[in-house]
Amino acid sequence: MKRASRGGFTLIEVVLTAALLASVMGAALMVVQRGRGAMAQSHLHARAEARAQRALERVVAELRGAGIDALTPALNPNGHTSTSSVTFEPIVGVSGAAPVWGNPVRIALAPAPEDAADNRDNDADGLVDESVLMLTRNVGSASQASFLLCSQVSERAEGELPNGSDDNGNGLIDEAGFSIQRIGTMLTLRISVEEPGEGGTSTIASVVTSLTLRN
Ligand SMILES: [Ca+2]
Ligand SMILES: [Ca+2]
Ligand SMILES: [Ca+2]
Ligand SMILES: [Ca+2]
Repeated sequence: MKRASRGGFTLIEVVLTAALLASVMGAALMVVQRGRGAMAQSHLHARAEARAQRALERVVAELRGAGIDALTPALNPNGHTSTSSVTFEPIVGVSGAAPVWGNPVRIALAPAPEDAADNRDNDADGLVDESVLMLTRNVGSASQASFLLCSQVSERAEGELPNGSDDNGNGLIDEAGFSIQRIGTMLTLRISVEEPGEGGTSTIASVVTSLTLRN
């Protein structure tokens, strides 16, 4: 009797091959998805960083020319504290040898108007209790007007929790998402900006710059 020749595959071989193929394809898909996720994340980070950079450039341009001792609140020159709101009179010209001061300007971090500090994302932008950085001109006069310098600023600096200690190791305790620190006549400005991503995730980028003011 002739034995039937073995053409084709047994059922077990087919099942095993299919399972192997599925697991290889699954792994490949995961790699692709991870790659996409990382790309999206780095895109969001770059966007947040660009916005943070622009905001600090605006702040530096406004502060340049202000006197270090004419800032309100007065900042301790020892660098141990910071403020997230500062008011000052900008220099607008020179008369003889004397500077001419303009109307007061204020730069301040404030809660986003539509997102009160209640641990909930009231305005559904994907960020919880985010802040906004505002510029106000002619402070205290009838022509006072505010402008948005940067939206979606973190309530606290990147890596900082409201716990009475310096979690991110920059020498400041519980500093806000925008902060001004003074060391001598130098101001160090820091900002942390967030970009909401998919599925309730967000990316944060921080930028630091400094400028020296005259006495
Ligand atoms: Ca809220
Ligand atoms: Ca929000
Ligand atoms: Ca800190
Ligand atoms: Ca802290």
